[in-house]
Amino acid sequence: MKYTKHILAAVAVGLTATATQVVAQSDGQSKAKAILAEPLKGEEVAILTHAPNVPPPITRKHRTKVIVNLEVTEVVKKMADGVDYTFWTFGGSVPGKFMRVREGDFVEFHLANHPSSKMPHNIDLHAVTGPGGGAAASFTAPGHESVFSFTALNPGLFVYHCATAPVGMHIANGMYGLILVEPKEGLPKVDKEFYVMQGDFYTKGKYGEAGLQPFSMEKAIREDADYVVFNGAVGSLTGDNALQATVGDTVRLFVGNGGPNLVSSFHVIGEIFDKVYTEGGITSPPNKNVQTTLVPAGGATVVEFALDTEGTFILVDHSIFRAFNKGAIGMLKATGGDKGINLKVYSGKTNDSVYQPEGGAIQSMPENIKARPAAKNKEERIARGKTTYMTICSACHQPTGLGIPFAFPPLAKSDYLNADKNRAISTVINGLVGEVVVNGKKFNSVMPKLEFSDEDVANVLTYVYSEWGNNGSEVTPDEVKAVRAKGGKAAAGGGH
Ligand code: HEC
Ligand SMILES: [Cu+2]
Repeated sequence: MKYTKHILAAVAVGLTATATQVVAQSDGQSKAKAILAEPLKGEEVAILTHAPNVPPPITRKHRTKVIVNLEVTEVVKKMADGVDYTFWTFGGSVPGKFMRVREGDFVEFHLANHPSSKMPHNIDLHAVTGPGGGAAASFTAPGHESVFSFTALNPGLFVYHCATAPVGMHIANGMYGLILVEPKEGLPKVDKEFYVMQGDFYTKGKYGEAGLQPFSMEKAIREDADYVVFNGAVGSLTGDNALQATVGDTVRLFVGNGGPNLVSSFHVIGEIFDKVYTEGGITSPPNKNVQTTLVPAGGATVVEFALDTEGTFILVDHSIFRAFNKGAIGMLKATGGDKGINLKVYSGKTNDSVYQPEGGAIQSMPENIKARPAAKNKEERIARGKTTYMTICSACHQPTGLGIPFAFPPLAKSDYLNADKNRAISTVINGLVGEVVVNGKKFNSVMPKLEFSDEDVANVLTYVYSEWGNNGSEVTPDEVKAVRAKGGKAAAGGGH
């Protein structure tokens, strides 16, 4: 709306305006006029929430003055296991805190910039009708607080972000979030609401390279992202951090994309969106029965679906290498409650048989972790091994080490693993095919040959042995070398 108005003003000043443009202009003006004519009653301080939480729905039936207090801080936080990053934040984490106001509310915005910040910051809210979305008015030096006000004229789900130069860098460091302007009549009731926001990150080191990683302006300009993540870090919505719901729930996701560069092909594996409010336009009729929806950089969408059966549903950017290799994965766990698994909706696996056409079943997976200097001690070995495990092995054996029944054997308390160190080394460097029995359960599948350095194999196995009740053995690069020297055929499982 704000752009339309500027363009129309220019048209009015310049040439003659067409009939439809005149109508659009007067519609916009009369809408603002009607909203401002309603009395402003009372005053309240906005409840702001960290992702994935959303403030409660607004039940108020009138406009009010809403005070928003938001503090900018520059903080070092985890980007991935073993990888830290200096995030610039609205409210202490990425994405920034979620704000929820009602159409017509008069928002008095207080932006504070913590004295420990090194940079000035500001805020451009896409929900604001006014120059820069509030950017110039909110420009705030470290240790200062700025105040400006606006009336939320348009309902919808809007991105906000820092717009201090260099704008791209402030956004790339995590300075974005969502503000929901509820329509007067409110939103339809749902059981669960969550806040998910994607962002792309650019680091000096490659994906997974350990340590405090500085921002890479060069990669950001090339749009060559190392990390593409939901809610500010790899794993912020997986495992114990998964979104939780119950079978029978209706779920609404407020999905934003901070960018700075990439457009998200947002998809939930195993679900179909019953409704999508494209581009956050919550007062337009929704698209129905949608698989994947685009969320532009600096844009948002609202999706809704009902949970009809139990299971873990995986949130991804369906530009799929981002999901499996750059971190854009989240989880929504639906548990049974009193309704449980609905086998008519989804049966689960009912049969598994071996299918092995001629030709080698063993394939190689390329190494994607850069070789690092040798670990100095067991502790360092474990720390580095963990990064390798979480980026490579966990895709199959799971972050918990528990594997997946019928498909991937457990490494947690694995009798197969703990019985024979050299056999475990061989499994990683040569792959494994044929039947194996792990903790009394048969597996007959294929583990790919992994092309790692001796050092990386030693580290990842030392990590695996140190976790989940395993026997704590250390594996050294020399031991790996010795097994490699014996020659490399895929170990036959030979399930004893
Ligand atoms: C693409 C999936 C996949 C990846 C990635 C993978 N594995 Fe496996 N792994 C398997 C499968 C499947 C088996 C069982 C093979 C069989 O049935 O013969 C297995 C078996 C094993 C075993 C022996 C059985 C047990 O449970 O103790 C070990 C040890 C093991 N993997 C370690 C690792 C480590 C360490 C990594 C990472 C460096 C890794 N795997 C990566 C699929 C994978
Ligand atoms: Cu900033």
